[in-house]
Amino acid sequence: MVISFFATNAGDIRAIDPEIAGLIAAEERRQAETLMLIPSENYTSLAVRQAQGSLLTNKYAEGYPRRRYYNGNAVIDSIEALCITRAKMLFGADHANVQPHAGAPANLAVYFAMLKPGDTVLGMSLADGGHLTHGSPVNVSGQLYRFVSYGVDRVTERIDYEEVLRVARAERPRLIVAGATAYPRAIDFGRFAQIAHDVGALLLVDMAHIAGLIAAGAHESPVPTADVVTFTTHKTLRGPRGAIILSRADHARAIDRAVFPGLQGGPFEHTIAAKAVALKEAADPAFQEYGHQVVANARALAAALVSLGHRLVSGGTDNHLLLIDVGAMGITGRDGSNALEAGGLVANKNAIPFDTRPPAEASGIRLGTPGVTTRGMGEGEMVRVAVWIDSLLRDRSPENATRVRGEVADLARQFWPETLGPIPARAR
Ligand code: DSN
Repeated sequence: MVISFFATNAGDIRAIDPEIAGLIAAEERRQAETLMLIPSENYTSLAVRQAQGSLLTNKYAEGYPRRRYYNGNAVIDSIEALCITRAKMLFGADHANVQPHAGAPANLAVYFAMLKPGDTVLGMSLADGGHLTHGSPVNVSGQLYRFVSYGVDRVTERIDYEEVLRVARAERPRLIVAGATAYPRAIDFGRFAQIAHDVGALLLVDMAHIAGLIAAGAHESPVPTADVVTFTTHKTLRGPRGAIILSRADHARAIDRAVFPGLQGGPFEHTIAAKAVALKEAADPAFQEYGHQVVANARALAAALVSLGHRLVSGGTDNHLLLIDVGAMGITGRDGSNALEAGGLVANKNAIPFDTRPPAEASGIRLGTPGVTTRGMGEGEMVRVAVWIDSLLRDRSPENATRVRGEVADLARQFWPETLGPIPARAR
């Protein structure tokens, strides 16, 4: 007699693997009772998670819609085609490749499509807010290609476009990479396009952090002016963990070939379905309000922190994130972010421009408002968050952390919109 594994266990993770089920429940409670202030994180809707957790994960689909190496892909083709159409429509792009598993392979695919090993590329330095995949020497991008970098001005802590132009003219890069992970100011993509045009370079914009703001009309879009645009889908865009590459029509074939078969094998069609759901949600007028509220909340948080005596990199923010210079108060970013976590506020330590501390300590804390805005919070709650941050940084005692953690959990439990699904139960 054949006994079905699923029949004997009723298919439920709580019966099959209580250990993992218990850990998932613990993480659900952590998410419900703390505030997510990491600017690259967000809370996905129940609909996104239903697509991501579906049995689409069972299917191999190497290739592209109607050009697959496996049979049985009629439904999968419709899903991927819908995702492509939605990505193109939302951002006004000629072409979309929705298969990249994450931001790093998306950027690598673009380099693979457009460069030869050893080519010169100009990107923002990691120390000034760029990304590992923009040429850091510890990343494959910095080892395969000859990256040179631009940064921010020492006084304004903003990108100095004259300096970008000067470096570009001196280095004659084949590709310029614009985009950042820790830059609190609007990026002038039109200016980057002019610079690329001036020196005959291609322009890649990595808009991972601000894709949701761009979809909402809360930041200038790079799509009309860049050759290629990459973004992750799980940050301000509020989708599943993954990435998308947009490009002009003339780069489409090279990009597609670089993703598959160049870099990846079978696409994650369950994730592609979840990306499609997120793109549909982002096309809803309510998402425009969301994107503008993310920025309004970041500005309110920044203003409240400044009024409490904190120094912010560049003095404030135009987007979804800000950087507090806690080195100015005599503590490291590591100690500061640990103090915030003890009080239920989850952020990350981050280098600030011209930092003298090593990255594992850093002098900054990076804060973002995409998550708390998804929870439904507004400027009033941001003032409360700033007061908690100030208190946790100045009084790092266990007693203060316990007091703040209780207040944070009470507020956090009041903000759990029904689009996220049922709020996780309290611990017994
Ligand atoms: N390093 C991630 C962040 O900004 O948090 C992006 O890859």
